[in-house]
Amino acid sequence: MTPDNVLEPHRDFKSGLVAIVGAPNAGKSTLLNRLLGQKISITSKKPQTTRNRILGVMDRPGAQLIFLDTPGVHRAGKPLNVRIVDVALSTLADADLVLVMMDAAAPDSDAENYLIEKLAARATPAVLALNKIDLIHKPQLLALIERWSRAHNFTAVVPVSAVKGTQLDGLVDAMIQVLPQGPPLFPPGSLTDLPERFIAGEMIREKVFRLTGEEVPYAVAVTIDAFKEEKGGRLVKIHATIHVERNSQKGIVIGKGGAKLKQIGEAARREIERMLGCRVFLKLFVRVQKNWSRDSKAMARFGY
Ligand SMILES: Nc1nc2c(ncn2[C@@H]2O[C@H](COP(=O)(O)OP(=O)(O)O)[C@@H](O)[C@H]2O)c(=O)[nH]1
Ligand SMILES: [Mg+2]
Repeated sequence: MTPDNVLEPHRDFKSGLVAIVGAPNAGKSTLLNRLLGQKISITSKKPQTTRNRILGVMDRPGAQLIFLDTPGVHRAGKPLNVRIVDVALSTLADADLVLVMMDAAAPDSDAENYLIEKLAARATPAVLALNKIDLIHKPQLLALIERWSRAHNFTAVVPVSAVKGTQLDGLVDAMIQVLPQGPPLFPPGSLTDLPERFIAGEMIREKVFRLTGEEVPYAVAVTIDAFKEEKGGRLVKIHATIHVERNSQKGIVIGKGGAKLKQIGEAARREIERMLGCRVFLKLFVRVQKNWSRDSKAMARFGY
């Protein structure tokens, strides 16, 4: 063995942490799910769907990419949002590579400039993905590529569509190029470090996001109170509570004669069944916890 080999025992393999950051709604979680071929991070049309840092592992020949999906970066006011933005920015410190995602169809200049400011302060390499190219025309795209290539020293700028799957291989190759040499950090096929019960709670929260109107989603947290396997693993029984901040929100989540809650429960159950690969019995409760999103103790209890 040459001294070289002793110093670099993994010259044939690359691995590292990739922080996916960007404005709310850029398509970060959609991209992660698409790359993994499985849903681990919830998505919706509404900003601030993702609240925690979500870890996803992708294996490629000769490389392992560990993605950290983050909440959207924006200048935050409310306590819950400040906490959420902190989560996103703190992942920059751990990352070997930053994947910046922008919505090419609806640029959010304020958030993007803020993010570039934060990036400029670090030496971490960054790749830019200009997402949603299925929605825009080429001249618009070229202008964006020009603008952002000048604003920051990106290692690569790759136009993609996370929903259609366009150019994702090119994006992954560009990221692997930049990753350091090193052994896989997770056993191959790990997918995520998140417990199934956490993802189940997120799936319920996603249905509330998607099935209720403007104000309710931001006031919602979900806890899993029981998660029990039965019938030798052929059935999982789940009890979950949807926490809201006000009585009026409780009324909206429950709906007329319980119709909305039923709809949320059925949609969530189907998705949890797909994830677990077995039948699921899901019982939902709705509880008012006054102003929890302004109360750091309550936020911590809900996992934020
Ligand atoms: N047309 C189109 N929509 C997309 C694309 N990627 C994501 N979206 C949509 O954009 C919205 C926000 O996506 P999400 O992944 O939750 O964004 P995040 O907040 O950055 O995690 C969702 O409604 C997605 O379906 C894309 O490539 N094309
Ligand atoms: Mg997200």
